[in-house]
Amino acid sequence: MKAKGFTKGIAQKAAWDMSESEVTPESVFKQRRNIIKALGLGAASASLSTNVQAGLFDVFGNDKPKKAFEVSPLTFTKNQSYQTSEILTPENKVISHNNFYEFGTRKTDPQDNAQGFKVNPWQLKIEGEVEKPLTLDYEDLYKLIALEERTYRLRCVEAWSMVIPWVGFSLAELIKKANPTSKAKYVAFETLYDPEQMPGQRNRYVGGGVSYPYVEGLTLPEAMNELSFLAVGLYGKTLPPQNGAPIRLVVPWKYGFKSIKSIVKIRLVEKMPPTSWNILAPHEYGFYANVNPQVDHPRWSQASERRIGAGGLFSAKRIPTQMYNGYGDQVASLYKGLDLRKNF
Ligand SMILES: Nc1nc2c(c(=O)[nH]1)N[C@H]1C(S)=C(S)[C@@H](COP(=O)(O)O)O[C@H]1N2
Ligand SMILES: [Mo]
Repeated sequence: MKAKGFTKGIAQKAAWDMSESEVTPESVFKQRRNIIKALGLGAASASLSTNVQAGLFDVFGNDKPKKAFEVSPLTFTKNQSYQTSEILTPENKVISHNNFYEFGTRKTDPQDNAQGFKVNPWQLKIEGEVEKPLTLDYEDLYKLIALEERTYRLRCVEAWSMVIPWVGFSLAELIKKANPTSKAKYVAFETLYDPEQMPGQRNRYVGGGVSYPYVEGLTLPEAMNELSFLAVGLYGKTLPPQNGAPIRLVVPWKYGFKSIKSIVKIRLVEKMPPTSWNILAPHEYGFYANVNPQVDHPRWSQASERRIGAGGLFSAKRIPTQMYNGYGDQVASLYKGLDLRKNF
């Protein structure tokens, strides 16, 4: 989901300026290899760490700790209203094929570069148009509201999808605790800004040209919808950093980029807040970003998706994409009378 403007000044079309659905696996990997060589980005991969243009591209450098991030088991109930008969995406795929540009733009970069990410202490603030601003410390994330497990489909705008058992709590429950004022019409979210820990925030090549901190937003009715979820875990354990530890949003009827990771701020506001991918490429990524097989991305079709299962991305089965990612019963009423082509 790279924006076009970002590649300005680079002669070739970068491999990342292309959805995985546009091209064959072979051409992706060949082009990616070439562009990585051309840019000297080889320095970013451990296997090519000798004889490189250090300084310019030695950007991951110290960010690769030897020790894996430790996750812990969580206590929760299974919410029977949000289960599925679909095959779950295996855990090893969920935690190794990620988009988290703060740690690099390749799917394996977040797992490779985020293992040393510090999540404790953490503070999540709920503020803005609320009568009772809240600050949640690390422990509160797991204690303030009873945890439940919900299995949701996650549909990335790049036309791949997963089925993931999340652990967390409803966003509405948290917002209610803060007592929104009558002026609150939208909810704005913000990811941690910490360039020392996040190589993508230090270097725009690593970070894909996104301006940081990553920000996202929902209308208040969307945020209060029963499906909107704050996840603190997956597969029964605390989140690994590559999936947005310690707390991230999950809005399953919208493209994955709305599901902002590693959140430090939730702000109730009067006006529609700016959102990162819309800032970067407004003609490609809208505020609503509802999954919609009838409205294509300007550069690829959204009619179908690769469902990631036990095999690799390119052996994944292509299945039709469902309106609102199959959650129309819960959310279609939010968009009555809205032109979904204009409000994409
Ligand atoms: N802060 C932040 N949040 C983010 C992203 C990101 O780059 N930075 N990527 C988004 C995109 S494009 C997707 S598809 C999902 C991926 O979530 P996952 O890696 O847990 O599957 O996270 C979203 N949240
Ligand atoms: Mo995505």
